[in-house]
Amino acid sequence: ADISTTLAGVKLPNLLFNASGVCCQTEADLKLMVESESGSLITKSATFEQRDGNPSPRYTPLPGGIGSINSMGLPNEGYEYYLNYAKNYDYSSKKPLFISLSGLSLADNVKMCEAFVAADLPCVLEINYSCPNVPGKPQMGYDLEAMEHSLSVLAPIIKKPFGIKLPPYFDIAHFDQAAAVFNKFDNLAFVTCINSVGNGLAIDFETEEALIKPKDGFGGLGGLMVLNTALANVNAFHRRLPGKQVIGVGGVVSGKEAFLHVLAGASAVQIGTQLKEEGPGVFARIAKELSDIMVAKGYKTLEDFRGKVKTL
Ligand code: RRO
Repeated sequence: ADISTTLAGVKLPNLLFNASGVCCQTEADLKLMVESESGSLITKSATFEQRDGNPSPRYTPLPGGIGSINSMGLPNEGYEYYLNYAKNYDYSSKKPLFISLSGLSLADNVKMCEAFVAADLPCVLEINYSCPNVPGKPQMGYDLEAMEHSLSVLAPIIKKPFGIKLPPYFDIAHFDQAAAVFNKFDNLAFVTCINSVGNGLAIDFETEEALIKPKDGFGGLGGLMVLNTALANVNAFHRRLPGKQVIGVGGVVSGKEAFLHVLAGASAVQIGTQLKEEGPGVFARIAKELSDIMVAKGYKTLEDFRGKVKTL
C-alpha cells in the first residue's frame, strides 16, 4: 500500500518519523535517523544556548511495556548546532527535515526563528509549546493567552508553513479554546499531538523509590499508556482545524496504533518511546505492519481512511 504523505507542503515517502527528543540530539543520532526507513526526521528541541539537562536517571521504560517516564530537562546542543545541521542537510535525499525549537523565552524563540528564516532552508519548523520538564518553566500550551501572543509574534516572522507541538488537553472546552487560537494563524500548518503526559510519578514497589531523579521523580509519560489520550487530541484538533494538519504521536508500538492515529485524523505519525526502546529498525517494521493492515482492509492510500473513524 502507499503510505506516503504530504506535510506543510512537503512530501514524505512514508508517514513515520521520530518524535522530537528521541534519537535526534547529536549528528550521530540524526545519522541513524537518516539511515533508517523513516519518512522524515526531526531534531531535538533546541534552546538558544546548549543545555546539559537534568541529572540522571532521567528516562526509564516502565515495567510491562506500558510506556516510559522522562524528565530530560531539554538537553540539547544549542540552536546553532541544528542550524548548521540544517544548512548541510542533503534535501535531495527525499527525506524532509523538521527542526524543533523550544526557546526558554519569546525573545529566544524570535532570535532562533529569525536565524532559520535568514538561512532560507527547505526545512520545516515545529515550535515546542509543551516541554513539561524544565523546573520553573510551565508548559506554554496550558497558557492559551501566552501561546496566542507567542504565535502572533512568531507566525509573521516564519512566514512559510510551520507547526507546533502541543501538550495533551483533557477537557472539551480546552480543545475548543485552543483551536480558536490556532485558527487565527494562516501559516500554522500543523499541530503535533501529543507531547508526553506531564508530571506523572513512577515508583518502584520493592525499593519504594522514585524511578527517575529530577523533580522528586515527576516526569512526562509516554508510550502505550498515553495512546487513547493521543488519539483523542489528534481527533479533536482534526475536527476543529479545517485546512490544517495533525501529526499524531503517542502510544505507537505497531502498525495497528499507527493505523488508529490516521483513522483519528493524523497526516503523519511520530514514534517516541518505542523508537527509544527498539531502535531505528522500528520504522521498517511499523511501515510494513501498517501497509499489511491497509492491504487486508482494502485501503490503497492514507486518504482512503484518514479521519474516517466511525462514531456511534
Ligand atoms: O527534554 C525534555 O525533558 C522533554 C521535552 Br523538551 C519535551 O518536549 N517533552 C518531553 O517529554 N521531555
